Amino acid sequence: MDKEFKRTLVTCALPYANGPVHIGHLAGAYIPGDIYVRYLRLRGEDVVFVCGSDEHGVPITIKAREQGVTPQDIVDRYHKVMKDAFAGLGINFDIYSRTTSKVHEANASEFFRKLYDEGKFITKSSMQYYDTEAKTFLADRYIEGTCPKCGNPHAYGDQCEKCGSTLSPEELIDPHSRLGGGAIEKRETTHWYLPLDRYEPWLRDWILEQHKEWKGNVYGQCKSWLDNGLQPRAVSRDLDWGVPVPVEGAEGKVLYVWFDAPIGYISNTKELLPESWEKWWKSEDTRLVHFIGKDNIVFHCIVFPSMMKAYGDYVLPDNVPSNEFLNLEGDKISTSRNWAVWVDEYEKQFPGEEDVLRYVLCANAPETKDNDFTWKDFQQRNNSELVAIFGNFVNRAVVLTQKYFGGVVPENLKPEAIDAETLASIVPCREALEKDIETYHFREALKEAMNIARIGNKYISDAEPWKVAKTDMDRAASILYTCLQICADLAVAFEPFTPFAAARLREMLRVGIDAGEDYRSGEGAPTENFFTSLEGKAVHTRRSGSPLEENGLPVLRWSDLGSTEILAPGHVLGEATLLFRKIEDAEIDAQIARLAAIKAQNEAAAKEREAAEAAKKIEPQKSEVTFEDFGRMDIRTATVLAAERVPKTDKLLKLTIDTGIDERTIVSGIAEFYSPEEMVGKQIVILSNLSPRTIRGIESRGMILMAKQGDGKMRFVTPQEPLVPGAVVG
Ligand code: B3M
Ligand code: ZN
Repeated sequence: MDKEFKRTLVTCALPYANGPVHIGHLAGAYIPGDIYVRYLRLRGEDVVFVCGSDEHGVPITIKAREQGVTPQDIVDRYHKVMKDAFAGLGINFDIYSRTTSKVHEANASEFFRKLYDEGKFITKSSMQYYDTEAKTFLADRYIEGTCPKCGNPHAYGDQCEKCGSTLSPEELIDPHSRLGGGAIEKRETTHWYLPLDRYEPWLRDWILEQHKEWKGNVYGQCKSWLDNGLQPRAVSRDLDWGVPVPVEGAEGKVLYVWFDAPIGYISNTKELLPESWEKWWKSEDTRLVHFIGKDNIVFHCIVFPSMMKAYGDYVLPDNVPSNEFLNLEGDKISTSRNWAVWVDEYEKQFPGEEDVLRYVLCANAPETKDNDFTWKDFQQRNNSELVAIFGNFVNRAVVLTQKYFGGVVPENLKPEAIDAETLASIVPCREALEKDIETYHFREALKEAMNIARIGNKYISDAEPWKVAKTDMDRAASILYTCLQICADLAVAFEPFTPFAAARLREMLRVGIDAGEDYRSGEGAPTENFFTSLEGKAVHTRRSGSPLEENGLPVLRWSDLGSTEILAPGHVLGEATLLFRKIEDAEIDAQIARLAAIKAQNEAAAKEREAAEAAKKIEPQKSEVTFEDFGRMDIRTATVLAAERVPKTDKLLKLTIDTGIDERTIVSGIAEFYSPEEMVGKQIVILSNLSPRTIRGIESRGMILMAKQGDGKMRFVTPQEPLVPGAVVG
């Protein structure tokens, strides 16, 4: 790695605790973060991996209100769901805490207070919408109105979810409160602002000059923010959910969620390492890396660094690897439309298949552009890559060793050039893996790991030990000896990507792995050996004195990758088990059917909403008429005596009516709305002196008065109480 750092502090965006985690979150930040951390640990680096729930902010209060529970209930529920989902996928944060923790409240308050005391904020008064019934200022999200860009009548004061425009409450047409029917008015309120404009020259130099290596999407977004000029940003809100502003006279005000949330990274580290957290946050020797999704770039690259700069002694991020968005089956993932694969559900539906999701989301990660997750691709990658290449190779190597050599690594009795060449060809894979991971190109890195399995597969297929064994057991020994070295390579190379399979493979090979020093070493670390276990089996060992070494079992290290002999002859293997299982069509079809049902539901709901909106569309008033104009119309009541469909038409009914003055025929286009049977006996209102017209060969005398709403639905007009036929309207 270029710059010399002594330790690496890795954070993943703190997800909002207002819904479960979906594959978009995983692909965006959490899987790349976990791969990176696992890799660094394998290389023996000192790492702390920090995350937690983001439990403040208006969306949480809205969700609570919708469900009639408290915000605390909401965050308690989702904090647990998210924490379990991450753990289930082997995303091994050293701490997954929450921004409602005591440590965080104190820490965020202290952070604000220092900036406040040192005059780093400015205050500004502005007119904000206030709900006079609920007696509260309205956060932008709490204001609803019509989007000026697309006409969506349910746009929010910060954003229109239909067209994606960023809005301010002032831009909304007909703004109203989402809290109920209360009237709204503008009232003056005062808030604290971080004057980002003052940090602009420094940010320009720090990002645009010193961090040209940041990913194109990250650098590009920063440049465009900086080129557009930065504005002071409010760091407080009028809200009753959040960290209270720690200043006299600030009752009813809390820290803006995007002010307190990133401080949560620091708080959570403090909670984990109360004695030594400063070493991680306040030393130039720390490499700080934030893994985030693209919608968080400005906060992590511009706002938070400005906060840290304002505070003083904090370390700034060395990199902010951010992914683009993952779509699902061609559509944007959406929580409100339930268009997602939820991780907690996946874990129930595909127990033991955590690695498949990790693998697919990495292989298909939206690293440079938005990407699509499809269930067919998921199946295909599992069956033809994990099963057919990686799993198949390992299975053949271990099963044949059991069969011919009693499960013991054979002596390399009859080596040929191809054996050494094959093992040597793994060295460039390791080098590429290192370069790719260190530059945050995880898709490419995963391809390199899979290349090692491809190399093994090709080698064993070409060498055909099952045939050779019939005539030349010494040569078969060398072939399987070579294959087992490649298996050990795979156990190392796949540890960052598919840790469960890597652990199963190590069980088969009966080896441990050196996952680096415990981050707690050197600060009263527990004296016992540090184990992380997957499926209840110890799979990580510390560098020194590990029980596996004591038991005489080999311990794999990253540096073993590509070595000529990792497993020595005589080493006894464990049982052969399957690394991956084939995923059947039926399982995939069930997932596709589930999504199709959701899509159908969403479409029906959208149609209903559109119709309801259209129904409300009101025709503008027609031009004026005089009293005399109106007086010339003969409008009167009539009773339907008989009705029948006009043959060969969909819309027309032929009605025989009693007008009080005569019995006559009217042809009317109401068949879409009324059947002939239901018209008979009905009292209607007609324009009786309309000049007769012939419709489909039938003379129609007069017109039935109908009321028509915006969606086209029509109803005939009828007196409230029955009248005699012929009563004049006017
Ligand atoms: N909770 C946004 C998000 O989940 C936000 C991230 C905070 S990171 C400090 O996308
Ligand atoms: Zn819009």
